[in-house]
Amino acid sequence: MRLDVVSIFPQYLEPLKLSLIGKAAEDGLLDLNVINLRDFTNDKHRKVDDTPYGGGAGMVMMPEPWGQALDSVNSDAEKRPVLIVPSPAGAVFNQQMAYDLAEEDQLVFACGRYEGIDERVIEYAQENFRVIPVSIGDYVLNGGEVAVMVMVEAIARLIPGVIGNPESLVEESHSDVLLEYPVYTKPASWRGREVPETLLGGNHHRVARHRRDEQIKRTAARRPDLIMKLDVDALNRRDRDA
Ligand code: 6GU
Repeated sequence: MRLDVVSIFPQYLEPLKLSLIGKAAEDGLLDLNVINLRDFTNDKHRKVDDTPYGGGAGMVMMPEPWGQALDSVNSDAEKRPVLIVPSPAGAVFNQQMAYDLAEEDQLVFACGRYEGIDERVIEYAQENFRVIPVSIGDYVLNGGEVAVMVMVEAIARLIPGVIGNPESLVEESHSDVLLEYPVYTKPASWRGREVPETLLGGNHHRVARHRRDEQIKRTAARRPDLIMKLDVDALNRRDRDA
């Protein structure tokens, strides 16, 4: 998968070169490019923002550097690659979006700063990209860079080969609607706290049932909104198969 991230703070994206994502780039599974928006300015101050028409606080990102930057990263205008525009005004990112985006050949991320990007850039971009404004939650960040790191990590780990053990993708929180069960390791007794007895015995059916009970308790306590979405038939089927 090709990933292009356009930002005025390319150093912000450096952590993407570490860990699993960096390894995937080294292994050729990911082609990660971080592009400095200022490379597409033509003045000596490398200016990317200006005051808003109509007045108001803050600055707006100018259209021309964005137009040139987006033209330069489009690998195939015919196919209209996905252009993700991080914004608190976007649709909220979730695991299903991560699965869908992990299937794409190219993802472009346009990191805005200040009060946002001139709206005509978004309109123009629709001609050559499938534009998706995306938020990572209901709070405000200073810019899209940190949100892009969140999204790239969630998406890249779903690409075959990026994660060593694909089994670990199956049981995670949010791949079904229940949160993950609590986990324990040695020692069986630690500072007066015991590992649940069921997990110490070797009865796989009892272990599976115990973990499922813990998932339901935890989900009800922490995310009652998810309980409403439970597919009871699917859970029963999985319990029978366990
Ligand atoms: Cl994607 N960008 C910004 N600037 N703020 C956010 C966000 C994104 N998601 C939540 N808050």
